[in-house]
Amino acid sequence: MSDRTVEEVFEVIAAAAPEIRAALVERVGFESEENPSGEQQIAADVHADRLLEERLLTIDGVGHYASEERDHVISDGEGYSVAVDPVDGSSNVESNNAAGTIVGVYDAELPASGEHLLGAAYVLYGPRTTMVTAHEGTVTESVVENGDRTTVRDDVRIPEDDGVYGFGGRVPDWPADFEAFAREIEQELKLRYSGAMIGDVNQVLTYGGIFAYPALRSAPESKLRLLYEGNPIGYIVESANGRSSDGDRSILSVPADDIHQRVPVHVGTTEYVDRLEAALD
Ligand code: P6P
Repeated sequence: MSDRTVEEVFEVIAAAAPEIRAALVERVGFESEENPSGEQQIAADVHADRLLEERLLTIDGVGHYASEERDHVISDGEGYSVAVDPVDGSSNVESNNAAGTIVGVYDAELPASGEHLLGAAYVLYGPRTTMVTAHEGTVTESVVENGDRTTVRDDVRIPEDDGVYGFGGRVPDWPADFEAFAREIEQELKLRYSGAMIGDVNQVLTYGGIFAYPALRSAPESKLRLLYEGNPIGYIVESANGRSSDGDRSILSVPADDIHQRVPVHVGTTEYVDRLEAALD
């Protein structure tokens, strides 16, 4: 494996973005199958997953492919592991709202904690197709056109002032300590919640604030997946001088023992994540 491997993964994801975006338009029908997390798939999920598996495993330094859509890791030799959410927020496609693709590059076989991440990135299919990459402590935002990246923001740092908030789950399902925190935050920040984590996290990375999909009364492990969502997004936000937390500690420190393990996700400006941790009993 070379230092180039992470960049090669980013190049493959950028090159695939136009095809994945096109599939969001053309392949919106629901599949009969559910993914391993019990979520209904749309044809674009399956298409993007197969496309990314094929192309990422052709990279010399990549030996293992894991995806939210697959029930096991696919290996074809030695190398780093990539963990992918091919279409994050595919349920948003029906209502013509943003969706994204998320990738994490791990220097260990999966499942592995976020401390094994060498790089992470997401593509946001919004009015423009943009890509945010984090590698070696630097976060870069690019516009993706015809599969090529043009940098629009280098050395992205999460703003320290004000910002927006977005909290997933239903209010009656929030534990009392999280609800009390939410009541404080809603007095201070503007609500921005779209139902697609990448769109919501990109707002927080742009304006500051906090995104959370917290532990729920009905699901203490919450909803988002550690390998494909929590770790890559935590890595990106921490690389942008923000913080991530599962409620107690950095998401990147959470031990991983299952490839579809879920984790409560709280990411954003350090002040708000610190306050979140202090608010949870
Ligand atoms: P809810 C999309 O399905 C997703 O995995 C994340 O992108 C998003 O943050 C969350 O689930 C939305 O969940 O319960 O608001 O529909």
